[in-house]
Amino acid sequence: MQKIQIVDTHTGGEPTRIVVSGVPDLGGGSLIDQRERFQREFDRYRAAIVNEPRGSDVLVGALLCKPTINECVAGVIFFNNVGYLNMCGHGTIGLGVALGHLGVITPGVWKLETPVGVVSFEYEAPNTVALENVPSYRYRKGVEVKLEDGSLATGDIAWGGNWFFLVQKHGLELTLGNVERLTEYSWSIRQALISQSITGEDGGEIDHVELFGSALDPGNQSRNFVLCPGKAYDRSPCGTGTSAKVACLAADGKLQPGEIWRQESIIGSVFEASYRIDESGGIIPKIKGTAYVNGEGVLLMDEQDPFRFGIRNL
Ligand code: PYC
Repeated sequence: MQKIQIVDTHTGGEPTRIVVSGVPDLGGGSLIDQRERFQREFDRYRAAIVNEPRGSDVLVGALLCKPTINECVAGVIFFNNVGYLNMCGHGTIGLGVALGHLGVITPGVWKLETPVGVVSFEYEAPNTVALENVPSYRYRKGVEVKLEDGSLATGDIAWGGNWFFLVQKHGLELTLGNVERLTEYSWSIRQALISQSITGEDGGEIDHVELFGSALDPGNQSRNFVLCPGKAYDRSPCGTGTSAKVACLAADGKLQPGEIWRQESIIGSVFEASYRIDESGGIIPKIKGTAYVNGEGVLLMDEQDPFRFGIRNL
């Protein structure tokens, strides 16, 4: 029987399932090539790993791959219930903690190859990781989208390793009790962006919507609600979403290099964010958070099981 070895973690409540072995070999090449092959030939494994009945809509997968860059400890392809992510901040924090748990890394600074570039992370054993993300930037400010009910939503479009639409004014309460309404509203923005052909700079779909409000904990600067591509909301403050936020704050002159921004999630978990400017003037966000290993095991692919490759497509 085919077996897939996994380590489960959660980062501020948001789960990541790290795939250690058992998925067909992707043949090397760039992480973009490996991701393309995974998607083209083995997408059923994505669904097997993260979709029901083994997983859930909220679970993010992280497939460990051969890196093409020598100094990287690993390559990674992130995926979810509907497809593939470019980069994933909470997933990188979970992966760092899992690699430490497995004895692959010791405390220190490590590099990771992703389809959108190399990110480095500092592993502070046993549960804390601070990652330096890919260069992040605001592409457009104050973009108006007309929603299906005729109302307008205004937000910024920013890149933090994925494309985000960041909305400050929405009039909604950012509480767990209001998640259904927050999901419905964010999803209507996502649909409007698609129907009005509003994209990221590279034409990429803006597949994450982020709503902001006041933090409940006075020690934090802001609270957010982040809707992910498959309609699940991020339990963590979202690493790439917080990077996009930092890029917008920097562009508005509201956050200086090295200054700390504590971003609170809809469940109250926190990422500590800051940024530096690189040699070419780019904004390099740093996102620090904690993750815990909460499972370790083997997925069994019983050939008699009609749902061994997951329930697709929700
Ligand atoms: O932390 O970057 C992140 C992320 C993306 C989607 C879910 N989490």
